[in-house]
Amino acid sequence: MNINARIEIIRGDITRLDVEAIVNAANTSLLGGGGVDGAIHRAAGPELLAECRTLKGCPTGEARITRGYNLPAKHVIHTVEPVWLGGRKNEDILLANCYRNSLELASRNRINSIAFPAISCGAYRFPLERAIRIAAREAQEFLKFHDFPQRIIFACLDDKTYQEYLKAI
Ligand code: AR6
Repeated sequence: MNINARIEIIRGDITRLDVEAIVNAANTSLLGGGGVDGAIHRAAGPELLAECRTLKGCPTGEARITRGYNLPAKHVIHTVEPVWLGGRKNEDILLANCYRNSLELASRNRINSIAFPAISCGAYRFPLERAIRIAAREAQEFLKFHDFPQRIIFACLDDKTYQEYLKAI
């Protein structure tokens, strides 16, 4: 089967998606923040923060799974992405690790569908085209060798991001 047939690119708010897991672009505290992180915590409700507190943070590049509470998604996979610092601080590798570790968690939990926001592309200022190329490559590589997740969805809040995914995939 064509790998790209298991990848979807959509416009819209990730917190509204009826998928099994959504990925959160979190920070090392896992205690919430702005951007997509804030939106996910608002939509999930305070129980999400309570579960996140028990995790005691997460290093950059790694991922942790929680329940989704009031979200349509059953799970949230929280990953801690790199801040863009010019490209010489392992940003590419750390961002790739975020995708790989999130997908690894989804695979181990036999999650059917997982949606990603454009992680690192907001407050953390990763160059958009470069980040999307990494996201696309990691998704395609992972799907080649894994049955789960069956579907990967890239959720884009703005048209520019949407167009970059269309180019990359
Ligand atoms: N649905 C889909 N995408 C969204 C949504 C949404 N509801 N909201 C924002 N985006 P950002 P980062 C897009 O800044 O750069 C937080 O404070 C947004 O347009 O959320 O990884 C964390 O706690 C952009 O394309 O995450 C960290 O401290 C992308 O999501 C820090 O920000 C990521 O933007 C993480 O920064």
